[in-house]
Amino acid sequence: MEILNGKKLSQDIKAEIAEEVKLIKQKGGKIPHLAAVLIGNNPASESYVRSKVRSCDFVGFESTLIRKDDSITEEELLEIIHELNTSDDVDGFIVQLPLPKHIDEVKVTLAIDPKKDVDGFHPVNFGRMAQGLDCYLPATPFGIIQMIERYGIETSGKHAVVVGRSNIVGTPMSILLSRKAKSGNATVTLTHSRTKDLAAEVSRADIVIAAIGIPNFISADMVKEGAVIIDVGINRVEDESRKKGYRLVGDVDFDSVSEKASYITPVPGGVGPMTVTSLLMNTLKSSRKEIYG
Ligand code: BQF
Repeated sequence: MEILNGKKLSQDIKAEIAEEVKLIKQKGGKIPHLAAVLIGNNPASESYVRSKVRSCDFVGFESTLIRKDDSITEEELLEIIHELNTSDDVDGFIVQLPLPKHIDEVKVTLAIDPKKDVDGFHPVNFGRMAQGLDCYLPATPFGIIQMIERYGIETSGKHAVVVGRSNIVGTPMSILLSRKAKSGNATVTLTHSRTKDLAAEVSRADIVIAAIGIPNFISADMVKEGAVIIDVGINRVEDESRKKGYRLVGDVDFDSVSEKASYITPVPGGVGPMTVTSLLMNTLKSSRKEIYG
């Protein structure tokens, strides 16, 4: 069994990005600039945005954090998005999810200019992804694909089972793995809460993508010997022995499943850090104006 070390891999990729930024600076080019909009004070969202800003600093990107109170109206948020869309300086931006209940996430996502949509959530980018066109891939699936590629994991002809059908992980992951492309050509089963016999589906998988949001949901008895296990879950469970009062656990029961897996991602330090690095890769791509001119 080999652990897929997302923390190490993300550091390697960040070092590569930092080199590119150095070259841009030497040539007197424009420094890539990522902006993030954070609404309210959800502790998880705060920690995610902080790690994104820290990563920008590390690679030499400019970053802007726009923080607003929970009381912001949808209209005010849409105005901020308009300003970011039309800013000559900002190459890409994200609106950290989840948003407060009185703000429509779909409306917000649709308001982001696809050419600055470095989270890859806009339907234009989603549609381009589905048709195999150049686009900003959603950060988590992009990170998983990077991991699969850089560890040389074969996907062609394999049976991949994706558990969870969200717009930002499960559904795009099922599309990417089945594409006629590098790290594609898999036969994909997309499972969800209405799947009749989930354990039976997972047990047929050469590759499992677990994106359910339930701690330790995938157990050893559900997986085939030698399967590749990608754990997307980031669940906070209470733990009095930690100074934060909680620890992170994945959707996969790591201790038992790792004994059967050929490759497995840990939590923390697996898919999570790759997600943040993907955002930087998309921002670099945007600053190069490769896609939308
Ligand atoms: C790690 C996210 C659910 C909902 C909204 C490193 C991150 C997480 C874990 C991180 C996530 C999850 C992010 C680890 C960004 C990934 O070491 O395991 C980094 O910062 N993430 C987000 O911005 O919004 C989310 C999960």
